[in-house]
Amino acid sequence: MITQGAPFSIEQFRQDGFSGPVQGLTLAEADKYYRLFFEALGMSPFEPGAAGVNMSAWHQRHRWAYELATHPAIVDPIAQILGDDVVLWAMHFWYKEPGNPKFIPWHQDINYWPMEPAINATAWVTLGYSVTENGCLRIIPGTHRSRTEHVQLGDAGSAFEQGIDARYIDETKAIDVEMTPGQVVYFNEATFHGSKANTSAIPRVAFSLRYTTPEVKFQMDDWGGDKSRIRTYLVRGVDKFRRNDEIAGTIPAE
Ligand SMILES: O=C(O)CCC(=O)C(=O)O
Repeated sequence: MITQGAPFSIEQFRQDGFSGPVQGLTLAEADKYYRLFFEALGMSPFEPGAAGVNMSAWHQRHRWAYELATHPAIVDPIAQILGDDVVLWAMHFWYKEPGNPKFIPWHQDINYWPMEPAINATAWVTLGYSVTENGCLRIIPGTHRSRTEHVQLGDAGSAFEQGIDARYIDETKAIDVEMTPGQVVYFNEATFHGSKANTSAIPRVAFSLRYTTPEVKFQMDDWGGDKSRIRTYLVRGVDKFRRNDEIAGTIPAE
């Protein structure tokens, strides 16, 4: 069900492992960034196709994406979760074009991330409509307190090879987080989440922002894939630890 954004609740976040949807961006901002997203892809929002490009770390390449990743209305709840010192370390567009058949399996992000200690807060932001029909984000409340190892899924329909074994998933507790443009949902590094295929003609244009605290050390030798997608930007407060200076990010000029 689509709801009006409610204020961020740190109590809900601690109890359920998520809070939202929160109206983080105004409709005018969501509209502006929605257009910029398709412009960067070189596509019309009315005739969108498969992205066919790397969807990670656009905040390192596009100034508008950096502005989004550091938008005060998005970061304010993150500071309630993490405290005064906040480090932005990744951004990924989770774009599903109309009819994209892949689903994102139930998973816990921390299983992919070599960081010590394991502290992360994610802001999942939608620029357009994100509803059941186009494969909105799904969350299982209360799953954020412990870690469940991932297994090989062996499912060609899955966007990831690994995820949580079906026997640990209680679908009756899953929530479809339906959201309108500019809304944000916050969740932590262990909250079970995933999404179904986009069976509609509506593109799902959403992205995740990952934040942590300066004490966390990224163990870069253990990261798979393109390591350059991981860059640290101090977006609030001070960094008195300086543990990740070798992966400090640069703000794009334009
Ligand atoms: O957008 C989705 O469907 C999945 C998002 C996700 O896995 C994440 O933000 O960690």
